[in-house]
Amino acid sequence: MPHDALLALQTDHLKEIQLRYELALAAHGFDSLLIASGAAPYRYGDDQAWHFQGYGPFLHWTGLAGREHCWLLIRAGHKPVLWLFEPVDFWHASPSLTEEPWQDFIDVRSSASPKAPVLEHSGKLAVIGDPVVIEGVTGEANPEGLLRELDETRVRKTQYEIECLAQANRLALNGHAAAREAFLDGESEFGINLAYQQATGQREADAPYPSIIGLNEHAGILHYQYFDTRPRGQPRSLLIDAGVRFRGYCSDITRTTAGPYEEHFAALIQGLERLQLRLCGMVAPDVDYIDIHRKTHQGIAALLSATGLVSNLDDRDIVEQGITRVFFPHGIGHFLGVQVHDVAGKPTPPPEDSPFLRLTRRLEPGMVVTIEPGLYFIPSLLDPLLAGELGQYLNQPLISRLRGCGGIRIEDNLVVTEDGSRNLTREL
Ligand SMILES: [Mn+2]
Repeated sequence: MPHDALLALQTDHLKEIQLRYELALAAHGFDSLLIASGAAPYRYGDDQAWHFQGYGPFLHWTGLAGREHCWLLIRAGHKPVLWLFEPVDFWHASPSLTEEPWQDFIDVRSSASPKAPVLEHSGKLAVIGDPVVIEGVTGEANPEGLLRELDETRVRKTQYEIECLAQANRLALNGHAAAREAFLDGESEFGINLAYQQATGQREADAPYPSIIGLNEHAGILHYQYFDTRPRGQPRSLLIDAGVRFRGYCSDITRTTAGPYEEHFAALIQGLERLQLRLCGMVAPDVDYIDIHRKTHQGIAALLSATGLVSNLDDRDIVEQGITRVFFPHGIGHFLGVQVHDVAGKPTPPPEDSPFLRLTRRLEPGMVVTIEPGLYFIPSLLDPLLAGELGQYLNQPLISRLRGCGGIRIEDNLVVTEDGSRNLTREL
């Protein structure tokens, strides 16, 4: 989408969320709302702060993920006011904002102080943000009911938000292509990460979440958090789960690649990808997201049978005996927005057999979700299964061979449309 068209959509976005926020404030008896962007805390016993990424509601309005100590005032019938923290400081940069149409909608004022603005005529005021930052600020701090309703304003994305998420996908896909190349060239996890950052033009700390880049058995560690600097002699597999933040909005994409001599593992990736595409095909209005999660387990069971990993057990039993949960222990996905696991996904708790499912709602147009089935060889889950009664149904020699490949996850980002879905990750 051309830049000007995106900026025009942003004005519509702001009008829409002004309306949503006014309704939420009225419903909870507030006249105005002060949002704190937040500030990074210092590491304990140290003079170094953690890397900062701003508070969700602040990003919902401004997209400014890296700006600390800013304050935004929302009032019914008034222009929002943004106090942009611009200290006189010879230690740090104070980048000025690029001129854009949203600054006609929001009154932007420079502030040399990190403190909350002194407000007049704000009526009954709610103040939301990190409790440490808003401590002592006049107004009701983080009112529970209002917070929940504000989360709800982020569930159905505006057209602007969808286009930002689409762009975050495009940028991340450049990184994924570069990462794959680096893997096939024999790079280490560290080297693959550098290739990803180079191609996306985004430093690691500014990404929506720490990239997960696992070679071989590391691909089976769901949130593997290190980058090994040693190239692996014979790389067997790469799992990379990495996104980009664009104007505040996140992508969250996972791809798995088999090494050159891994026919079994490559076939398993193909099978999981076919399943993933079928699951993406289920995304549509009125579909219960929990059903997509359940279908995933049925699909994993069928794949375990078809590839000979499990035999002499019908697919229904493979699910009911808990075997699929050993291979696929997490949820099928979550909401996506200015936070990678966006808010308001669980108005009701997940089913007992799926405690890690982050989204339990019926889908509606405008929702943006991930679809991310996985199939892993995780020793701490697999070994008790193999040693137990059900071990007889599992192909232990094949599992032994595949263990060193770690696992597979394939993840796309989809928007629910009026009559189905738009896959932001695969539309290019
Ligand atoms: Mn995800």
